[in-house]
Amino acid sequence: MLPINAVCVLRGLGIMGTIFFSQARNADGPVTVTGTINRLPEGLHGFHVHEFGDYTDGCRSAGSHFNPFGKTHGSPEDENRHAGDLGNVVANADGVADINIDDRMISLTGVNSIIGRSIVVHAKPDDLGKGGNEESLKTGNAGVRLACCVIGIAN
Ligand SMILES: [Cu+2]
Ligand SMILES: [Zn+2]
Repeated sequence: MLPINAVCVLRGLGIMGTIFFSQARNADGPVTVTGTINRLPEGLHGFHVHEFGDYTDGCRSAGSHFNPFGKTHGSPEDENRHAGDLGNVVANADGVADINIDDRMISLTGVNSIIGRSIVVHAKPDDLGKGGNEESLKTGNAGVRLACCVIGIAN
């Protein structure tokens, strides 16, 4: 059976990127997230699935990190994490971040599908819940939202 494929086209503050998602249709296997983001400031940037695919007020209306299981913020490797916690992407000196993530907490099917929700790329590194303050367990202190996109069914 063909996999389920989704795509998200990032635009914001000069940033451009395309993120692809793929998951086998007949298994609860991982979602593979690939793609490239261009024109990011060099370094780490928090990279999350946020709960709403709603940009009526820009990336702000994308809501909080997607968290269907009522967990606190963490790293992709943690058991206790928001489903949307995909960690950081790393931009090189040319501003290019190549993305290649396999994640078992997000899905493209079922009631907790991420299709119709959004990807947000942040200004600062995600401290992965280890920042030692209250905000770290909510947002990872990743700062403002540089760019966002709605995850849609791919052509
Ligand atoms: Cu975020
Ligand atoms: Zn989170």
